[in-house]
Amino acid sequence: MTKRALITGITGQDGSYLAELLLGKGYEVHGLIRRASTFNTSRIDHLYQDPHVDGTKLFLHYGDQSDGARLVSLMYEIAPDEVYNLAAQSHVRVSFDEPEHTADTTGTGTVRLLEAVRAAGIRPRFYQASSSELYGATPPPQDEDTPFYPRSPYAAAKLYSYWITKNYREAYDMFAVNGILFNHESPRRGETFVTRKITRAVAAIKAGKQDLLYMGNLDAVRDWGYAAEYVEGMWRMLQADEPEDFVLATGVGITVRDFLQISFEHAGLDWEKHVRFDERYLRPTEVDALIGDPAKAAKKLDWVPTVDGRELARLMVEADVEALTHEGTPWHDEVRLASWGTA
Ligand code: NDP
Ligand code: GDR
Repeated sequence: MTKRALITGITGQDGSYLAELLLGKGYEVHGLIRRASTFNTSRIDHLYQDPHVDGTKLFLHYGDQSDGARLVSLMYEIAPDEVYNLAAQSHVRVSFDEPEHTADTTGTGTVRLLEAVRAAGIRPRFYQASSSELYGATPPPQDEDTPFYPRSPYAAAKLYSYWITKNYREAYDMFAVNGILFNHESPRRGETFVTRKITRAVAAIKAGKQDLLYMGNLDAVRDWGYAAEYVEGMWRMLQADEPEDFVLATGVGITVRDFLQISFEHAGLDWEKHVRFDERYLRPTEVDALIGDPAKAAKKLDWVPTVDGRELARLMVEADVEALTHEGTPWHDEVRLASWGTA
């Protein structure tokens, strides 16, 4: 029997890798997309299949995390075996500008989706995209037992989603799990997250199209991994015998300054000549250091990442230099998944 998955946030970084992974495993994949005045499907255009042709496996549906009635009718229509809730206003800095909108989509959106599952009377396995931002001010190393201390409207909204997912597991015996994922990046990363902002700037400076890069706090420590490996972990969580929450991380933390230095050096540039400070990129409350302990995922899911922040910086610089050379977007990066044997 072909398995059917519904992915909210399919047009985002993780959604695109997850759709590729599931299609590769023979799933029928349904994705929720938002209507926009410009196309927002560039990360999944290479997966598009003509719905008029027999054997189509990818289907896109208009919908929004703020529209509960639509989510209910989609659950009836699709009756998925697995639901991956990746949709969110996912930018921490932006959440300080739009706290209410962030609460509505990143927080309440999750309970709308869970209620839609109940209203449709179906029993899919449910994955919630929880975040290392939940730990916030609690110092590293962080694992599944570390107390949460959110430091932004985004993290507070994700905290609600974390607990409501756990509550539906306990209250309704649903197979509903939280993946507590530390930062994960790729050539498909949104352009305003710090890694991609840096690697795009390196490519532009190298090409003589830009001179300066304005940045915020360079002292923050993050545990950066490779998104393509993290979606494999999401899928493994839903294949487990029991519904449990898992941390996915590399266990290696480096500073934003380190990431800058490695990225510029990889292109033969001196970062200190090009980087300037701009307080606009500071957050009212910062998360100083996140370094995860992925031991539980290694033990129970056999999930062991192979790319850490340093290698990721080089991988992303190369992709952005290549993209600029060909004046294209690097959506079609060859996924480097040696350890999973899928590419
Ligand atoms: P992106 O920002 O790249 O993608 C977010 C997705 O959510 C996009 O498809 C976006 O659609 C969609 N979306 C936003 N608002 C709505 C809405 N109101 N209704 C429906 N869809 C909406 O995020 P990532 O792929 O990086 O992350 C995926 C998930 O994992 C997010 O929930 C994020 O918070 C979480 N997370 C991410 C981590 C990371 O390091 N990447 C770490 C931990 C958690 P559109 O394209 O139209 O904007
Ligand atoms: P983060 O990612 O907030 O960790 O959330 P981001 O890349 O935005 O910031 C990482 C760190 O870099 C510092 N920083 C800057 N950040 C941005 N965006 N722009 C800058 O110019 C800049 N200068 C310094 C930040 O202050 C911060 O400390 C990401 C998102 O994907 C969330 O959705 C996810 O839940 C978490 O990762 C885990």
